[in-house]
Amino acid sequence: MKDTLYQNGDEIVDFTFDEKVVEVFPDMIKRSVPGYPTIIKMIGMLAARYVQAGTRCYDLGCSLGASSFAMRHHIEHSDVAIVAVDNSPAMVEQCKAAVLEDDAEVPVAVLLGDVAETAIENASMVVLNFTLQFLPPEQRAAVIQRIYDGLVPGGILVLSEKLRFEDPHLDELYIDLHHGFKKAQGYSDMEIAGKRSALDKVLIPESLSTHRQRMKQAGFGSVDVWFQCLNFASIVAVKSAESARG
Ligand code: GEK
Repeated sequence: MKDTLYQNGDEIVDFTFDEKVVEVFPDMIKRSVPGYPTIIKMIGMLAARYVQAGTRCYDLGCSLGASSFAMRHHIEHSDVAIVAVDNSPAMVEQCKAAVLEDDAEVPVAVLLGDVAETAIENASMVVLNFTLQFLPPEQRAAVIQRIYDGLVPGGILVLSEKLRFEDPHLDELYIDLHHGFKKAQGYSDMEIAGKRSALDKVLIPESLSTHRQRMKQAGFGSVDVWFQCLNFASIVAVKSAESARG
């Protein structure tokens, strides 16, 4: 279904992941996040490479489960389970229905919960695909640390985020180019401005250096941006194979 949520210029309220958003979500995210389909495909390829036998995968802020499905269809072991978590009841309900309709064999448990409180255990792959940006910034370091602690050696975190840039010229350039991208996807100036105001206090982007430092601080050995288009990036962070379990 096409995203027309901000087409009629209604009074703007803070953005929430309610039933109306859930209905149009696949169209909304594809037309709003440059490179989203590529990132989802690459999550499948990373799952094939990093997911280890007898472990779990986590999809934190799963929405309708796109990252879970990408992992599910590429995992090469039979004794792996995926845990998908979201705090929007409408998302969780639709994600559960989608899992039932999908034919892959890896089990997926879809849970209603807050990523800030989700226990991570025996994980070889954790995905935060455009979710951390919605958490209060003061909660983010603890989430990344809990993920690091819950990964097995050799495990991977994929963190995709909207970015802000410390250089004001670049920040303005990428914001403008992103709006150009949205216009090219069929959104009007009014829709773009409406969504921007709705997200203003809800989605708080950070700089790449903040993300990098936080991941290094948590203990990740290898951290790199594998994808960036304008102010959207996806980072891989690997827990060294030599690190002690725990
Ligand atoms: C995808 N990963 O398609 N706890 C749990 N869920 C949360 C929290 C929280 N504290 N805050 C926000 N969410 C998906 C796309 S969308 C990205 C992720 C976007 C959930 C929220 O309900 C929504 O479903 C998701 O995080 C963010 O690969 O819309 O830009």
